[in-house]
Amino acid sequence: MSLAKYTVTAALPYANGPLHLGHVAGVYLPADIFVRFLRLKGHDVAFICGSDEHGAAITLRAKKEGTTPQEIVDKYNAIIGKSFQDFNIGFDIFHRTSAEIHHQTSQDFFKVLYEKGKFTEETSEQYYDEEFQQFLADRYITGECPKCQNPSAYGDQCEKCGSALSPTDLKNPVSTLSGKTPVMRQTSHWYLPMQNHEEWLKEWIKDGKLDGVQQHNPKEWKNQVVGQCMSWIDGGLRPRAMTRDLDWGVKVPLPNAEGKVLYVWLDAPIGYISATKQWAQDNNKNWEDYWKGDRKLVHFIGKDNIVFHAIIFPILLKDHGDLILPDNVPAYEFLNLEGDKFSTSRNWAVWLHEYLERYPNKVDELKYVLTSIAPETKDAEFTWKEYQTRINSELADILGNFVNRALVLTNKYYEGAIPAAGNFTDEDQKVLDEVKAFPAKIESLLYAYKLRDAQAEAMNLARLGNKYLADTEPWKLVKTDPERVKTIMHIALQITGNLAVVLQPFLPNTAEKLKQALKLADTSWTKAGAIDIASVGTIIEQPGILFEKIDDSLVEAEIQFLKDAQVANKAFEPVKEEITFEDFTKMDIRLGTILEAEKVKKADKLLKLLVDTGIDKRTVVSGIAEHYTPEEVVGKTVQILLNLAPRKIKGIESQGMILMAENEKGELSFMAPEKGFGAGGDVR
Ligand code: B3M
Ligand code: ZN
Repeated sequence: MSLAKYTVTAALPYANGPLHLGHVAGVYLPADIFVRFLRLKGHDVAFICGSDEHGAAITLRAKKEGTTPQEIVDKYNAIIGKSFQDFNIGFDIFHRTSAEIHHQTSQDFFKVLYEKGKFTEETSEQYYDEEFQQFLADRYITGECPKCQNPSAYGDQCEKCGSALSPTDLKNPVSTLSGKTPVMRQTSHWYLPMQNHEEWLKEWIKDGKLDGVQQHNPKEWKNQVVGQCMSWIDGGLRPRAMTRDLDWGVKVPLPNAEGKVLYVWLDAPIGYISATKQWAQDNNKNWEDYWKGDRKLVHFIGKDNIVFHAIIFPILLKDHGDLILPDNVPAYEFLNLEGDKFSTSRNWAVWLHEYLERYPNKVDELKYVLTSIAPETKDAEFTWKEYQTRINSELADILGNFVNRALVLTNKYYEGAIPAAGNFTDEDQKVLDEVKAFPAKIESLLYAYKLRDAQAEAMNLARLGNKYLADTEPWKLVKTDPERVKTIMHIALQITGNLAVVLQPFLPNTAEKLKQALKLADTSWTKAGAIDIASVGTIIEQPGILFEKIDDSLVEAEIQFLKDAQVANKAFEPVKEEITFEDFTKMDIRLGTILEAEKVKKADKLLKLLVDTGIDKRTVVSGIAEHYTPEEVVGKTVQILLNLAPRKIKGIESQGMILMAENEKGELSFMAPEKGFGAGGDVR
């Protein structure tokens, strides 16, 4: 039976910042492992990625840094692309969506759907920032999520609960450009009537069928992906604007669309297609072979991208009419760091390019650790202590120790020549049978996207080798029964040869070292399980110590580095946009005394306060619960912004804001007045 063909994509990282380990563990490393395995098996695979260069986040960053979106994306396309190269991620192409071929591909795609009448044109009221004279969509507007009350949801998505949103869904919307409450203004856009697709989507997601014809096996999809899709569909899909009033992006290819571009989540997944086109052009291939016909399309993504890859993009692909739909969307959960979420804005992250600058020779070590803790079905945690433990007690003490013994003893006893085996004992035969059985176990886990378990299984082969040598003790036996030792070392070298095959998806650099040490001609997957992979008489080479142990000092230095990065990031907050004296006088800041305080249920950061303002007593919700207990704040006289528009936070109406100072360590302080100043005093 011929092997399935694959097109594997990895989520296009936004080109407005570097990659951190959370991105790597949850998207790019699993995708790379899967593709390496497919290639080893001999599948026809295209591995596609690139940088996502449109969207509000990039233009906001450009505004903040006083530069242009093109300069931002050029900078980060280069940094991210180099990080992938240095981390040995084997894309066939790492492309970019600001490229001309992408604009053309996206416009052609849009025109096909437009001419088929797949969009509806609607004029509606949209949020508009009068100061910046710009409509507000996606990340240009934030507000409270209607589903989970996250106060900082975006206009297109809530990153906390993953809900797909529209700006008008947000409560207490605020423009991220001016910080002001936006007004409504009329504009027209082309909408995708997603509600018309609910029926076929339900059958496709739940049963893997289209019009009754089996497309994929839904049992191979992760429960959380199916669950999230079904909850959106059951909640009722709604029309979604596929264009935006922006100047940065793919221009809408219609005559009456001046000043409008494609929604970034329309053009970005088309980036997979345009990247394939570029790669096909560069390699004398036909891009359509990778997006049409009998081929498995697999999207590796983080869980916050599920709706775009398992609902919206499939609708677009189906509407286009001749393109394949995903065979699987193995979305990963989130990786956290040292007890907190990765955060670009707070610089709480281990940046991949910085790790690689500091540890250029520890690529496989990081790959091993991230795969060992991968957030495959639930959020996971990276700590530098676990990094040290996994490398020292697994990579070094099990894999490194076994390989070192097998090669060093062969050198010592036979001047490096792989010895022939004598008769196998029952114990030998049992070990050899186990060696033969490993590939099938690893293979079925890899095809099922259970990469963490697959790597653990590959490590069990090294455990088997370690135990075999510990049980047979050739270093003792060599004096009394040298013939027996030849058989033992022969088997140990066959195990080493098998490790050179099965480790390739996970630890490609290490596998290559073993392949070279044993001078193996063929390490394709067909050789996995072969008990004659290491040829008798070959003179092996010594690869040296495979894994240096990690010292406590590295762990301490990295944790300190993280903390210092908090300080550095705090100190360099650029001065905000200039305001006039009139702007300042609009704020009504007074002194208030905190009469009562209590923690807000299910909200670690929030305190509910009752404040005497001198003119009234009002409730204010304040994000200080991680810095102060309720008891500590009662009786304090504080500064309070009185005329801030009331906001519902966790269901509590907050009428104002307590003003706090924050130092470079992220510690907070009230700005209390001197003695004799009480509630009602004016601050100006
Ligand atoms: N850039 C979102 C993200 O980086 C987006 C992925 C696009 S994949 C087509 O999470
Ligand atoms: Zn939410």
